[in-house]
Amino acid sequence: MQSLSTGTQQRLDALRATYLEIAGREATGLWFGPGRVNLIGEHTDYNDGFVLPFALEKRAVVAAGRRDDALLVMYSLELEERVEVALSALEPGTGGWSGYLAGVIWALEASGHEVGATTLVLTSDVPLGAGLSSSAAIECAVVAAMCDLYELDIEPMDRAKVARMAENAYVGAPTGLLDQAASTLCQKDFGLFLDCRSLEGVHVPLPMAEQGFEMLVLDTKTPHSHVDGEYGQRRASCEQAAAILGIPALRDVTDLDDALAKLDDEVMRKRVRHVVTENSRTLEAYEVAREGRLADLAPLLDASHASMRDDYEITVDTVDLAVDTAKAAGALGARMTGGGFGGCIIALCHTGEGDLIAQEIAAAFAAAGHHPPEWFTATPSEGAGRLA
Ligand code: GAF
Repeated sequence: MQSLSTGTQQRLDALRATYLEIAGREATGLWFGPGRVNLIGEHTDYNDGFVLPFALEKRAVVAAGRRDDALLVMYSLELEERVEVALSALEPGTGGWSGYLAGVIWALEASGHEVGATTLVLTSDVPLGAGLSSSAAIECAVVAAMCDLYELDIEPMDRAKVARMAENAYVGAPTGLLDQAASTLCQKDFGLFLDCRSLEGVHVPLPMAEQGFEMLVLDTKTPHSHVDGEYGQRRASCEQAAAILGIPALRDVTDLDDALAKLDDEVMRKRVRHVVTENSRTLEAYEVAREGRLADLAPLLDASHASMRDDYEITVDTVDLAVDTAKAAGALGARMTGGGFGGCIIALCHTGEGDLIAQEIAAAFAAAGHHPPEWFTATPSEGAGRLA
């Protein structure tokens, strides 16, 4: 069980009260799935590469309980919207917020797990479409709830896979495993170094406060979406390059220059260069973190951003402005985090400086006529589970 701040407690009280109204009985419990930031390792997961995320204190929370009929009843506290569907009528391809909940029930059934009629009432403070995994947070909260409600013995990595199946096959977003693995497996005060091929994960300490650092997360408020074509195009380009190179995935490139020489298409060469160098940076970041040299993450964050901007071409003006301004204002290192085309940046700052740096970015945004950004400092937090 968790201790809760007052603000959170009010939100959870509202969640319970709404559940009671909708289901006509108390919720059996509350389950949560956190959002995440990816410290480094962007667009490497679907290339069988390496990632290093940590979970956020911002979470999706579901109040859940079994029902006596054959329905899945879902309600969003923020949207004040109810969706209900017969369990027998769950159909992949159903969009909208409820797809992230219904998709999990569908994925559990499709993976051979027996689940029944359920009420799920959702609240979330993970910013939507900001690259902080708001969808995985929901999916992983629902997986945790269903496992407890229906006594399903599913180990953590398999829970993440079920959540990813909901995202890929039900919602229709062709993502990798990064977000769901982070939301399920992360631990408080640790990052998760994950080999996306072997699925071996190592929890690596991130004692930022102890070393005099904090991690600013700034939402540029430029929304992104994975159901869009750009993410799928990047993925397809990587798969084509691997096929031309005759390797299972870009993870298997051992000699970058040699690989680049075998590819005719300049755009494809740039995509490959990003993935291969990002994998190296992520491995290096893991070593740096393991050795407790957190300041040495900074140049890796900077190089990662440059690679996403110039080679993978997934940053946008607001994101680049935020990163450049953060650096000019004193951040040690900064990069976009998440799928790209908007969303959040992270900036490694000296303790107490994150807010000032964010204010400088806000001023630069105002001067450029951009929507005001929002920000917070992130603490590595724990993965999905039961809240109450
Ligand atoms: C999104 C996807 F969901 C992840 O699987 C990952 O590919 C990420 O973009 C980019 O690193 O968050």
